[in-house]
Amino acid sequence: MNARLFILVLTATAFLEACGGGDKFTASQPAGGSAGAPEAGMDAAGGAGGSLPEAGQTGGAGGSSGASGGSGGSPAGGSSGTGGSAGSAGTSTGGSGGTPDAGNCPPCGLLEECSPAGICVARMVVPRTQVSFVIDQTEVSNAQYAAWLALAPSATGQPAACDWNTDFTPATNTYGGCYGPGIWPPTGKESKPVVCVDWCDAQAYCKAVGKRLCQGSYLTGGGEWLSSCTAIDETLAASTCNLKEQLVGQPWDVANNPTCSSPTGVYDMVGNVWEWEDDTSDSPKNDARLRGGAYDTYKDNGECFQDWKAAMKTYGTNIGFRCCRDF
Ligand SMILES: [Ca+2]
Ligand SMILES: [Ca+2]
Repeated sequence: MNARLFILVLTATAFLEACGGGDKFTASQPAGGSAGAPEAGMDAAGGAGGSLPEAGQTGGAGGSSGASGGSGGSPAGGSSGTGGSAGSAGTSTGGSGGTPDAGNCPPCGLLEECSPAGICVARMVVPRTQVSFVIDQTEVSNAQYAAWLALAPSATGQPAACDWNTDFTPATNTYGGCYGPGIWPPTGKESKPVVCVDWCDAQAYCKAVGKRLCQGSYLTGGGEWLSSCTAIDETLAASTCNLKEQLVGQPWDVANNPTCSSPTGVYDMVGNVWEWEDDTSDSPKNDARLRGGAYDTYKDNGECFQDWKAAMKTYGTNIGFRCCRDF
């Protein structure tokens, strides 16, 4: 090889290496997502693909079509700065990729999956390493709960402690503030967490979609919900989640703020709405435990440890839930 050819090879090699670095940019990097406004993302449903750092990862986990969907959302959002429209593209493909049984479900959102019942439900993740359960990434939304009610679920088969519960429809009366437009039906609030549900409603929903309420323990104070929550940086959560200091004054859409999440993408465990836990061992009072505080809860020193033992019949605009399942 003569000297000129040698220099030419060296130059070409350096050029290819430089280009190779550029090819490593993928949709799963948060850079593209952060270009999209969180609000726009959630309103468009698909926008979540552009605004949530986990969008590329969750789409990819669902299969090849999901991965390509995620890819579509982020680079466009990052380069053009139009996060909203980029997110829409990501959702239609990413959503179907993340749905294991898409044939029986309507198109599900990025943070949803298709349940055996044939309705879209919250996606689940392993909340931290080496645990034996998975947990919903989001609080159960109004749209998800409505899809279940549309199946006309039977009130039979509930635990004995729920004999009084003849209706799964969220309460609509003055107790707990459960009145006014949008409580039920939740017109215009489909992406917000379902509220005004009692413990028995929550338990029945989780069971119907092949899950269960997250386990807790009166004796130890720990359990699945708490251990998932404490994977969150609580200092960060207190400043970014929907607690009273944020002055939101009502629940926001599930996963509205990507920074209010654990490293594995479990959203709004701190604040937004209280979440029912499975433990009712405080019998005979039939109390159950709620976790994590809500939009009307003041910030505390240990957000995940905020709990409230309430009668199973309790409901309010600040009470919702999420589900868990054995891994
Ligand atoms: Ca009920
Ligand atoms: Ca919550």
